Amino acid sequence: MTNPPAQERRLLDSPRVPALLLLVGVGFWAADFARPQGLLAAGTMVLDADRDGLSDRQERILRTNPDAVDTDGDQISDAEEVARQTDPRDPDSLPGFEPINVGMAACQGEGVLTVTSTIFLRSGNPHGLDVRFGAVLQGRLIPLPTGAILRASRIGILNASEGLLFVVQTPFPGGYVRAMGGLNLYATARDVIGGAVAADALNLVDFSGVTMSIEPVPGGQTGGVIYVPLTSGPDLPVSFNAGLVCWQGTSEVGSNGASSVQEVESAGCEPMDSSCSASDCASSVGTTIQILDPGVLIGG
Ligand SMILES: [Ca+2]
Ligand SMILES: [Ca+2]
Repeated sequence: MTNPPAQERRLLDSPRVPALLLLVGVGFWAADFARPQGLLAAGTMVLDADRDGLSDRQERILRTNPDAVDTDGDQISDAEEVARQTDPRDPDSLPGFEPINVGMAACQGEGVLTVTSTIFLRSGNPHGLDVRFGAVLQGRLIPLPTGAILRASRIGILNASEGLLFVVQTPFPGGYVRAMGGLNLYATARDVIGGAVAADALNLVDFSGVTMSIEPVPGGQTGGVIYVPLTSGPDLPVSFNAGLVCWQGTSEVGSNGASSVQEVESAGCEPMDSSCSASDCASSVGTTIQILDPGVLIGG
């Protein structure tokens, strides 16, 4: 994991400063996108060939087909599978009967970190939906201003296999994760009428200037994580090799407020259709990572 330069680190030592940076950043983007030309610019930048709510760039990171609404052919769109936290590439991975669910994904390009929050609402009544966003800094949950987030975002409302699907794409300045060393974002969604709640979290770190998402290892094994780069192909440094992913063996060594602190005990590139930098991956051994369990956000 790369630490920010000494000067930035001193600045960020104050627990209040990172939260302030984040809020100022969101405000900047909110102001930018509130202008009509900002909306036009955003519209031309975000390519979504199959119009399923996930950008082509995001689909490359999710390894779904950007030209097919339903990559695995199970009659549930890729975006709905992200929201309902099933595998959009496995037709045997099917959702349950939950009234509401939320799933987050992210991608980075052209200096922008785009966070996509997808919300599934079985009732299909948008007036009954309450969505909140936040970040975790130094273990503390910091709610972000919902109005500013939504004004800064591109919002899509799509039909789901049952009910409705909301897709909120929020741009953040791409340097945040590097400046802070790591950033955990979360979203919660509540069905106001039925009372059900759901949450998801994104755990982001920086590897030599590449923003990575820390994700569970495939297959639901415990005691490890994978690092998925949020850029792909030629946007990655030459040290990254395709067909591999940084696979880390971790053990929990404590907690920091809402986050679990885990020490990386082993790390290496393993076969998977992602990308891995062998030297960066190996250098993560001995570092600690902080992972937010979305369950704590909803008392689960
Ligand atoms: Ca798409
Ligand atoms: Ca599907």
